[in-house]
Amino acid sequence: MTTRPPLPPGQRERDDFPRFGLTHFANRFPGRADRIELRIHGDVRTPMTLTDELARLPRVEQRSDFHCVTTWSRRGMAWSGYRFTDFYHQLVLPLAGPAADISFVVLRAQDGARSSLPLADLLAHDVLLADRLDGPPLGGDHGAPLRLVAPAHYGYKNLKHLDRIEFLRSSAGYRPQGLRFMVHERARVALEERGRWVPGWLLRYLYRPLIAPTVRHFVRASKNRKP
Ligand SMILES: Nc1nc2c(c(=O)[nH]1)N[C@H]1C(S)=C(S)[C@@H](COP(=O)(O)O)O[C@H]1N2
Ligand SMILES: [Mo]
Repeated sequence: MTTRPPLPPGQRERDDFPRFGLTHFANRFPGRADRIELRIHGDVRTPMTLTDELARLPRVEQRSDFHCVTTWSRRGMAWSGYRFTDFYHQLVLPLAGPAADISFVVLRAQDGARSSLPLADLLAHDVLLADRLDGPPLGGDHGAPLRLVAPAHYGYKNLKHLDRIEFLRSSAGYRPQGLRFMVHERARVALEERGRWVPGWLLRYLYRPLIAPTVRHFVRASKNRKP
């Protein structure tokens, strides 16, 4: 018998991987899903757009669990891509020349979504820029052409359809997306940092009833997608 570690606090396993997010984004799809174009900017010497350069990095495969803040989790996702730490040290540092005291990173996506994390969290060993899921390239539902995978952080930090990364000295000018109480600076799953001001365990009960209608909303949006 295999025993798996228990899920993090308040999480429940799902056996599918639904397209998910703020319903606001359900009808937005990436304009450019088949080609990576990643803008690097912020407090850097040379802002630039990376395309084929990513392929120079070592490819890694990773199995990790995925945890949405609304309490659903999917175990054992098989991602493939590049480690964020390799990306930062082998491409961003030499090519873009970020300031020595970068501490904060803003990620933006083709559908208008954005998120942020401290640079230190992104440099963790299990954070990937992923371009494949379960073998084939990411589809339009799950983040094509490139998404962040940060298993220790809730789903809303795992930005899909990534197209811009801003490296900053400070978080002072950044405005989080959506309602402020729903966004935690770090959103670590193990510490149940679901949001700010309201304790994580309380947000479980607020979010759980939203899962089923949100999944339906996203399924409908994908079906009605104009070709
Ligand atoms: N660009 C973008 N990234 C996003 C979202 C989104 O709507 N747009 N939703 C977030 C949320 S809340 C979750 S739980 C995961 C869901 O990933 P999936 O749609 O691949 O299942 O993506 C995250 N990243
Ligand atoms: Mo989520």
